[in-house]
Amino acid sequence: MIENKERLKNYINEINTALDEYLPIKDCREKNVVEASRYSLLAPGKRLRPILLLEFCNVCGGNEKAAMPFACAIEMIHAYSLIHDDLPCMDNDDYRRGRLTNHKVYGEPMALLAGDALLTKAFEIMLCQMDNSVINPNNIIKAAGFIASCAGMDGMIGGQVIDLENENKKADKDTLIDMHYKKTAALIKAACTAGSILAGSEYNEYVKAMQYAEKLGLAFQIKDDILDVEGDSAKLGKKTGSDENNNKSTFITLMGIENAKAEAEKLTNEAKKILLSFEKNEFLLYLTDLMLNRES
Ligand code: GRG
Repeated sequence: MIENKERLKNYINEINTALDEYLPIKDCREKNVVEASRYSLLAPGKRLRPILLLEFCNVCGGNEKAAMPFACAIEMIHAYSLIHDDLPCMDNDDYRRGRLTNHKVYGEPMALLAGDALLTKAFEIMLCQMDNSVINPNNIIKAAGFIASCAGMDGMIGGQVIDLENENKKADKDTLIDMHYKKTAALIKAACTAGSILAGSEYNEYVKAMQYAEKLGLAFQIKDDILDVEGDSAKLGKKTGSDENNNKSTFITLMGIENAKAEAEKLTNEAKKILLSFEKNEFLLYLTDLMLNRES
């Protein structure tokens, strides 16, 4: 059995190689949008969502190599959301993943287009897998549809809208939970569930992936809020204090930092409990703890 640390490193390397191949450098008139997209996509991130997709495919008995295009697609959707989230009309951030944000390098119009291009490329890659000889075409459509619903107005975009509309307000706990489930947990849920669907799981199996992801996703966002207050900006690769500067409601403004930490730990333990129903759960248990204890 490969050590968990080694397995994580292998996943990250394989995902980075595949991302590079799915978005190759091109010498054409529109090469600037390719370069801007690659700039953010290939920047060093944790690759949490593609890893979850591949690992859920694996623990549900699927062929994780065949699921790689979907893992890349979900990272493209994530990268697009980060580019747009950093724009001056959103959080107006200067740094992300240890680099200047996309619009700071390529300008706002190109950053907007790079985000759009990544989102569209993600669906192109997924739907071009219809002749993938390993995965059942019905499951390809089902996984892509599920990812679309999690990324769109009922998921990530919806969460961003709730976030925007609650700036300069004190959001209550229900609003905050709804916002975090949609803004952050939805794409994590998309990754875990799509992995399970691609492995051929039926609803009663992939519903466990969904339940796990909702707990992990909420804990992940609370930890993100904690790091924004007490993290190290050099390790995070971006400035801290962004939530306070943008007058955002977070679990910390709602319940204080100690209670927020306790809440993230409680959700992590609940997520790990759900994993006990999977046979090959060792790496996922490790990853779940790693996300709670992360420094970036
Ligand atoms: C259409 C203009 C326009 C904007 C939409 C889609 C969107 C803006 C925002 C999405 C919401 C968003 C970015 C939520 C943040 C979720 C989050 C905690 C991101 C950080 O994820 P990590 O820590 O990052 O996994 P790395 O860099 O490690 O991949």
